[in-house]
Amino acid sequence: MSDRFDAIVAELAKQKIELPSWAFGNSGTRFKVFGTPGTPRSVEEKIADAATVHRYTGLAPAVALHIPWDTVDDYSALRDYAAEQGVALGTVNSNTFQDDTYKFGSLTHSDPDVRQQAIDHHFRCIDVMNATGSRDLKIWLADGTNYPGQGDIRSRQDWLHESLQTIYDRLGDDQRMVLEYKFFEPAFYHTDVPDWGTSYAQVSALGDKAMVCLDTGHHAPGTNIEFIVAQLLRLGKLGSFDFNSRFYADDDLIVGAADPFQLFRILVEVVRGGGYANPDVAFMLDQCHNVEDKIPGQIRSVLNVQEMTTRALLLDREALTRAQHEHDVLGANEIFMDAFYTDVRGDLAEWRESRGLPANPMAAYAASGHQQRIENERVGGTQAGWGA
Ligand code: LRH
Ligand code: MN
Ligand code: MN
Repeated sequence: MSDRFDAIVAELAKQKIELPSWAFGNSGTRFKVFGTPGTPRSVEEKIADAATVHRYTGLAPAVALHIPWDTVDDYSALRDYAAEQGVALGTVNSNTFQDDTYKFGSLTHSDPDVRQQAIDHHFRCIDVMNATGSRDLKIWLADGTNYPGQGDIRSRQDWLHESLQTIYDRLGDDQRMVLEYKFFEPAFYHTDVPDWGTSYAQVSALGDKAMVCLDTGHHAPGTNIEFIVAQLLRLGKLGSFDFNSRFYADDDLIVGAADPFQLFRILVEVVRGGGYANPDVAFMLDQCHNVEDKIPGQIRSVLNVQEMTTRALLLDREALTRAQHEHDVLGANEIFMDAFYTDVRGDLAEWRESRGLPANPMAAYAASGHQQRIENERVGGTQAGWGA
């Protein structure tokens, strides 16, 4: 291992990435949901698959739930089951986007009865968190309108505040709320939480336990996401990431697949702003594997995050700061690009082996026969949730 790599291994060992339970279910576009052999038939099997990813990588000790997709009778028992598998239950994601009642909004709906129904769903999510020991409640809202004039944008912000405040007040001392923004879809004209500024304004009005969730796929093309990361860290309000990658819209592709350089730039700002290995900033994936196998899809994803984190940690910060102060434009850029172009795969493979992990988790999983085994055992796996 190189000396430079040696200097950052202690930091690397701290990396934790939470997996989304829904990444293991079948998912698709509005055109088709393909069934993938070996897909879990139950919440327990999704957790077992997440635990498999952790066994091969050492990177994914927690799995996030989505309610109601991951509904079970006994969440304490589910917590124990997860622990037996070697993972913890993490963020609880609420879902108020599939019921007919929410056609015109949920927490932002003009009818107080509908808002209350959506608030009650979040109360149930907090009950789940109490049983699972989860810290974070993640709220992503599909709320918005399709046509100018359809709804009163201003009132909806006020209703949103009231609804969020009611949910916030129910959180325990050690619990948090993270509010995720997305610039469009399924609403096409306006979305009630479209951007980091709106999320920041809403969570700031609530208090310290409310933070912003940044989903990397939820921005307009060309958005400088690392700037948003820097700003939110500076403000102390970056609560979590939903990592994925996109070519066009909310593609939910494997993180680092579409634009590894963007992932690197984001991670550089995370490290710079003290957000790395900081419990206040949860690293999570939010992905769907529509045409590829799901367990290796998740293994690839966490490895991509690890690889770009390694490169970000290798950035020569002192030299960069010096070059920046000297206004050495090209020198500073070269230092930055040097870190990005560093091939860390060999060092990472050696380091994994030194920790009892497979040098190449993708190859080890492929050779293990696990995929064939679950394909034979599991017949009739379920969808992630959509259309289920
Ligand atoms: C919708 C979405 C959002 C949530 C996830 C469950 O855009 O992808 O990012 O986190 O569904
Ligand atoms: Mn997301
Ligand atoms: Mn999304």
